[in-house]
Amino acid sequence: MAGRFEGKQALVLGVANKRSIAWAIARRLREEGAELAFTFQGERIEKGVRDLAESVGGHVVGECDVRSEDDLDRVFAATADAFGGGLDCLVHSVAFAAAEDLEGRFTDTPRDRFWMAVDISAYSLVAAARRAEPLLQARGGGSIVTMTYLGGVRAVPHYNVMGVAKATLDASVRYLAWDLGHSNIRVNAISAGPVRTLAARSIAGFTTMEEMFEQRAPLHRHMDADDCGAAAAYLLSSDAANVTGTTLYVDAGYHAMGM
Ligand code: NAD
Ligand code: 0WE
Repeated sequence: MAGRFEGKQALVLGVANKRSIAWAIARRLREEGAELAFTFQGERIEKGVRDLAESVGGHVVGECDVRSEDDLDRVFAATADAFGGGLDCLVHSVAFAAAEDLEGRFTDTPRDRFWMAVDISAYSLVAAARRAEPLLQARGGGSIVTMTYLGGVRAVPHYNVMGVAKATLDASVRYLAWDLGHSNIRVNAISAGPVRTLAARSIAGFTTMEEMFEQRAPLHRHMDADDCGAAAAYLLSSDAANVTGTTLYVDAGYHAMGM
């Protein structure tokens, strides 16, 4: 497939390793011609992200813990430097809750870890979009995509505080779409079914959930990170020029079922 992103520049937040959904999105954008920039969280994954970035001729614009206003300021300044003051696409694929809060009862979530999950998984989109806005405006508009999950709309056992964070993220997509629409910037979410990534593998009962998913989804099959890559490329491209403020389900139809 040639060229939807020829001459376009994209910043990708949320690559941890080659299984990351963010990486599948980046690869697809690259295949279609985009120039890429990446951030990484923590020295532990720096080398891995640098190697992946290098394999697609991308820039690494620095370390970014999304809880840090300074980190965000620094990586958006570095992105402006690398990309000549503009940006076409922003990919946000970041989430975190304490492991212990994805096990027991939601009712027991302490205040500090509730806000941490919302801070990292939802407020970070707002903080990133605010900094991306002038860069996207410099190109006459652009597109932002984030990753969400059905657990923000319905109660999925054990997803717990992450579900509350995703509900916050989903609402943030709609309010950002309204604000940034004035600048021809679109904001959308992809709601993916279970994908075996670093964030998913450590979850107790993930295999059982995959089995249930395969039985109940209309298409009776798993999805993978590349499905998210294809959906993100659509939402980030001019093919979706009049699509904003919405959630695209990439889940083999699972969300449509009542049983
Ligand atoms: P992943 O572990 O590869 O990606 C999560 C990323 O979040 C990592 O790169 C990690 O470094 C980053 N991150 C966590 N805390 C951070 C912080 N404080 N600052 C900066 N970065 C931070 O896992 P993934 O499954 O690719 O997750 C990506 C997104 O997709 C998440 O928003 C997740 O909720 C969403 N999602 C995943 C699935 C699934 O089943 N894997 C399904 C639907 C949605
Ligand atoms: O958004 C997610 C997972 C995000 C995530 C994963 C972890 C594991 C490691 C956030 N924080 C952490 N913290 C850790 O310490 N998904 C959509 C995948 C997922 O996670 C679940 C799911 C599904 C699906 C947790 C419980 C139930 C279902």
